[in-house]
Amino acid sequence: MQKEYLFLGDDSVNNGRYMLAVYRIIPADGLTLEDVATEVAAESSTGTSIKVGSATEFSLSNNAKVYKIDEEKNLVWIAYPWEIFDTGGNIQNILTYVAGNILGVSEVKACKLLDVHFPPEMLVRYDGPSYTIDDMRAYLNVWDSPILGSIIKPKIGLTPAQYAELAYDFWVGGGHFVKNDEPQSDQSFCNYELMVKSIRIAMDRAEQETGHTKVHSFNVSAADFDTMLHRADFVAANMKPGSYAYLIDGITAGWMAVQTLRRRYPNTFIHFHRAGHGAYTRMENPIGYTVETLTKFARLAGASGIHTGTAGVGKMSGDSRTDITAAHHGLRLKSSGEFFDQAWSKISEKDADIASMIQKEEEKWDGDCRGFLEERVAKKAEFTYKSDTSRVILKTAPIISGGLNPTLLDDFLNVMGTIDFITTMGAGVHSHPMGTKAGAKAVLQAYEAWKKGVTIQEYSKDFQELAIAIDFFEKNKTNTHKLKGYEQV
Ligand code: CAP
Ligand code: MG
Ligand code: MG
Repeated sequence: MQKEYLFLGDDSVNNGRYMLAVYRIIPADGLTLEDVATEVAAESSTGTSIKVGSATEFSLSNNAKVYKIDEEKNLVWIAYPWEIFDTGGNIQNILTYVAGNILGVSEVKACKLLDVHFPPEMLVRYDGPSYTIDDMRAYLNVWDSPILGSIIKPKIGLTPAQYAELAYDFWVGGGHFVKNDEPQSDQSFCNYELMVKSIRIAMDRAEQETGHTKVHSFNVSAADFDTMLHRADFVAANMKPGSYAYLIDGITAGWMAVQTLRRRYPNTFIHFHRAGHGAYTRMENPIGYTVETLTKFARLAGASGIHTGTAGVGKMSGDSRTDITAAHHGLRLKSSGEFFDQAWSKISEKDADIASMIQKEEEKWDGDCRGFLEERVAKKAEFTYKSDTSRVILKTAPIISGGLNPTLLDDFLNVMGTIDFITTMGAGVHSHPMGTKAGAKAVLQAYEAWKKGVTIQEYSKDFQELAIAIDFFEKNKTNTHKLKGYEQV
């Protein structure tokens, strides 16, 4: 027990000087939860495994505080004075505290960061998103549907020409957005710069034929920052402004990569792919952090969008409670989680602008967001100005992907409760029996059916691409669509 970290019932933790965190902790055999809670608080703030004589009055004032414990549910609330964090708005620094050594100490059998709360005073220090899905909507002129996207499959192994041809097919089929898959980089059989140039040619052709602008998200993850920046600059030099996003493998490339892109390219959509997050976030994992927590830190870091999961509808583990909550943490000006409510701006809710935006957000939450989103883009300049003094954290769009196909879109839309997200389908588009272009058409037709309030079966009577998709995906249910639930260890 390190009693210098035990402050049960201390209400001063709500004075705006503390980031609040709640963990699920199971102590190692023979230890009490209270003992281990103080060990976790020590190790994740100022201390170590034994009290040291070198502590000073000032260092002790920076101790994290265990301020609440629920023995029955193994929950521990810890308050961190956010002045101990790097003054440079640094996310990797926070995670090194709250998801660092404590995940490895032997006193815990389980230690999972379930949720965090950032006081408005802390928000000012962090970048938050700059270029958002609202800006992408304005570029694409897509206001009354999710941004409908695809990942080119096979995941890797195509030449630049073959890759670009599939992107062209998806775009002329009506799709808005294509992304590199998370491992795509500079492969010997798919030179990066040739891929970029091929995409530009394919995009110009598709825009010419459809009369609609298109977007491609380029994976700029690399071995080092110089190469990442070179790839980002090469994309910028070869693509039209607004027609590209930067995809970063945020877990394997790291938070410094995410924040470097946000700070170097404030006018570009920063697309946080979270491959590898399962090691922290799977619900059956006793050690790690949740998708809600990951999404909150991604928004603080300034990701324009992050994958938030398919709420049990697609192939990845995760359920509606966690994935939908995560999505709302990305999108809303005020979001509610299982443990904390989070206001995402320091501008007081008494501020007429914020209050009216929150109100409109509630009203406009689904269906055609046109007016609301256009106003929000217009107000963005005003918010950005205000954000210099009272940081409005603009929204981080949920990117919904993983085992989705046209026959699952309505399920997801109904559980999500808004159209304000990007969805990307890989197998769901490229496995269509009639090919990628038909796969894209089937996605749009499935959305139109949902919007009209009719079943896809009904709607497919007039649209063969959807009809064939329904037949195909019914016959080709993947294993993951049969697996449900999880065992909490
Ligand atoms: C989806 C995907 C995405 C996953 C990531 C894949 O492809 O490209 O990386 O969605 O998961 O490689 O699996 P499919 P999440 O559409 O073919 O499944 O979005 O949960 O982070
Ligand atoms: Mg980490
Ligand atoms: Mg992928």
